[in-house]
Amino acid sequence: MKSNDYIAMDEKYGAHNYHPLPVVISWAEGCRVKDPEGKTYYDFLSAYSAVNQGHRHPKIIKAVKDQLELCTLTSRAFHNDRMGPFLKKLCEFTGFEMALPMNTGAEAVETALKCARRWGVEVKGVENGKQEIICVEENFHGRTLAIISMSSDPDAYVNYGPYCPGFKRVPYADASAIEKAVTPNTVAVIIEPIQGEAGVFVPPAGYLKSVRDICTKNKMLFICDEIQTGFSRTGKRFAWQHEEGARPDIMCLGKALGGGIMPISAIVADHDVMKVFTPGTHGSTFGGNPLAAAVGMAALDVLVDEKLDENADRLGKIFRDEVGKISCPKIKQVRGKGLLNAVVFEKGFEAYNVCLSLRDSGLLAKQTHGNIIRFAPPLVITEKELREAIAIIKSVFEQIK
Ligand code: IF1
Repeated sequence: MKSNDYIAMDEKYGAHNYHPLPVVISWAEGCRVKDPEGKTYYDFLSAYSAVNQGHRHPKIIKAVKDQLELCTLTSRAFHNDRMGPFLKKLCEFTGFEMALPMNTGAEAVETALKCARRWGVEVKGVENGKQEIICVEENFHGRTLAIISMSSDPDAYVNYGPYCPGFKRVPYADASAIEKAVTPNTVAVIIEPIQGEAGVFVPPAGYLKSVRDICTKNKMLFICDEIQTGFSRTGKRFAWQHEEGARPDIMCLGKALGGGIMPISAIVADHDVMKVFTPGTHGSTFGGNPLAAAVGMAALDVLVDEKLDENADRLGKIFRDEVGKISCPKIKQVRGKGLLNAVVFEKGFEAYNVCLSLRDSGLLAKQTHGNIIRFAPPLVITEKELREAIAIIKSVFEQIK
């Protein structure tokens, strides 16, 4: 079968809840992918940052194969010999005392919200049912009913009511708006340290520290959704670490924790917060399974061993410098941190067509909000590969009239 046949099959048998770029991927390695016709592309989406370690990293593949020979699934009714070592490694990597493993990013966010509500009653003393959580405009935290109840994007929430109560939404990048929204029943604030879906929106310096301070002052939990920004993507292990004194109480983790192999997510927090979970109060059939634990450990090892945070930091600067120099009248801004970057075109510009041209020239990227293209290659990309990719981007952008 050819690419068009696969696309037609997706259209016929798959729900139409996506509008993918017309390209089919049938092979992948490192920062490159191939279609069934054998054409090679640079992957500048990395499955929305789930492939930070590169496609099919040999150390992670080996971990999978080794674990497949031993044991893959136990449920949490029994212990397994992989979860403890995995969670220990995750705690050491993140600098938090405890972790709770789940599968998808949305589940990690749900876990954090549940944790905060329970903490609000049991530690802060809020009456059950009265807990409030502050979220921000243009957030993206996932697709479940509670999470879309926080969303300001009609595509995400329209006609899915009734919505989950208990959320208050304020503008992003405005700490005073959070302060004004606080009531005695507010138990937490949830934000992305850099907004991904909003178009890689980097808040002004000082914002995260201010949010931290407001949470401390008002006895609220600071929940940082690092699902997309975490695991070295922005040039540090976690994006909040770009700011001194901004440590959250709960981090939501996902995507790259699975090393590009399988869905693995978690929240991490200190004991004081995590203690609100007691047997039977939360869980998941697959969370912490031995295969995922083996993959997660290898995924973390690769980030550390290959210093992917430093690579992302260094190459990100080259990317923004070089792409910033491209002469194209429609470009308004090149922004981002590390290897999470976006090119913003003028309002009303149709970036989808640019993505098609990039595809034809051998580079895959996806637009968001019509006029923004996100560029986020696997963090294992070399400077030589990055410069080759930039040359492709330049040749396409210079054609834009
Ligand atoms: C889709 C966006 C990225 C996330 C943050 C939680 C989740 C995500 C900060 C949920 C997921 C994904 C999901 C994917 C597209 C993608 C995305 F464009 F929608 F916003 F990455 F930028 N928190 N982000 O970014 O994680 O449950 O999906 O594992 O198609 O919905 P999940």
